[in-house]
Amino acid sequence: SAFAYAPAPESRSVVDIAPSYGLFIDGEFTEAADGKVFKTVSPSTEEVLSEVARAGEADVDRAVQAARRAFGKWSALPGSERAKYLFRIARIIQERSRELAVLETLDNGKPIKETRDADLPLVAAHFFYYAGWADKLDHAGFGTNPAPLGVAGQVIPWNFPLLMLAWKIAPALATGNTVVLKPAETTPLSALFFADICRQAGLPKGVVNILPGYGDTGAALVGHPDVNKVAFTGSTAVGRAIARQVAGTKKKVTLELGGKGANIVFDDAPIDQAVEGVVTGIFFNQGQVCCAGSRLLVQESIHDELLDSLKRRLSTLRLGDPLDKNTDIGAINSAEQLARITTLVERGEAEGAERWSPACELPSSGYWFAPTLFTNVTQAHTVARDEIFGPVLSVLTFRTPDEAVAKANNSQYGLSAGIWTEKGSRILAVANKLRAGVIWSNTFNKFDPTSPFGGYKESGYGREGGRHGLEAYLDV
Ligand code: TXE
Repeated sequence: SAFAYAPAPESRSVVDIAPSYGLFIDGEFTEAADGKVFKTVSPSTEEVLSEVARAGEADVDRAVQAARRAFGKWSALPGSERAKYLFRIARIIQERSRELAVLETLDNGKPIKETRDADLPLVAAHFFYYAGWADKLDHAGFGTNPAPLGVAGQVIPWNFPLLMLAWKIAPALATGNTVVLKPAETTPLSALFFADICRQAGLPKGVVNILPGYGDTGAALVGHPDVNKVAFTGSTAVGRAIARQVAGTKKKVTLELGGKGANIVFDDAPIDQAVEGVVTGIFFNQGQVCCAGSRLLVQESIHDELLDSLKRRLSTLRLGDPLDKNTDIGAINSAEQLARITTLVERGEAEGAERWSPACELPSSGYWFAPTLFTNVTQAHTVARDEIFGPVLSVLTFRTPDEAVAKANNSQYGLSAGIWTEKGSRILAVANKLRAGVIWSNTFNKFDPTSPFGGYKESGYGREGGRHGLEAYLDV
């Protein structure tokens, strides 16, 4: 059966998780002013991992003032000096990557295979990449001596806790800004470990501040009058609220929001390779990926063959203990997210789409959802339009390249797309017509710190990564 494999779990004891954590303000861990705390649980077992201080308005103010005080000296350092700190942070992340991978897997629920081989290497790469820019800003094409903005208020989600932190903090520090970052309420631990890494690297106090908390903490940070730049990754609804909140202020803002990526498979694509790409596209991180390929657009002539092959492949995916090195599908991050996925999938069935999952036993505790396919899907179906943010793939068909493009673009979102074909000319022709921030061909969910990432349409605005990622933190 799909579950008969030799368990080789990564050891929990690799990482020391303290029973409680404070906020990280001005280089020190400290309690919240009002003494509030919240618990963070492991989504695969529902075990409480730790109790974490919950930042309120007074703490936000304290952290922003600390970042403001630190800004003068930090921004005045030669870029080569800031680079040294970033290189040091990158190296410590590499040295501690096993601890961090286990911690991230425990707090998030994603397979250790992913945290070990994707999240952590990308996190370190991001710091190395932006460390390299810190002394070259005059050559970035933004004019001589472009100025940092000041204090960056950053709010991140739970799907790639440490990677989203890296995407936000590395370019901010490289360009001379200081930071107050709020991790998501379900995944605060890796950000607090990162705070410790900042201390280990000798980063001057106040340059990075970490404030665990819920949406109210995020709103207080975004609304603080002494924050100059807001960077957000999360839901489109909260992104809209933030855009409203900062409208008419001096603050600059970048938003990275939802998606409904189309993975387009033409009839000349090598089927096995395309199936792997489709699986990676939607089942990586249980589909909790903003740029997931959640819509499969398959050319009608190969629909049956591709679906047969896809179903066979899904039957081999191993769902279970995220610390097991053989696990492909881990836990859903929270009970709330599981409820959202369940509601949308039930709506898909009610609207007449055909639901299929491989035989799959779900663990009795924790938050789990089996890999799921929807066929007989039309563009009007909710499962073809709304972001599900779970391991759920909606399959649609097309006959011509123009029809594929029209269907792929028929979305409020525009974050990602994939094209599977042997014809290079077709890749270029189709890619030029797709309205999406990132387009992969004959691969999917590949990330690289040198490439700008971000959305068209309701997927947000601004870019993270690459030279463009610097622009979000500079007055040009
Ligand atoms: O997101 P929220 P949720 C999508 C995905 C998912 C849905 C809901 O479709 O099903 O959003 O997820 C903070 N002011 N994505 O509820 O609420 C919050 O504390 C400031 C796509 O988890 O947007 C957390 O730190 N901050 C996505 C962060 O915003 C606020 C990743 C994200 O939480 C706030 C996550 C407020 N008013 C979800 N309210 C992606 N683009 O990758 C909440 N927050």
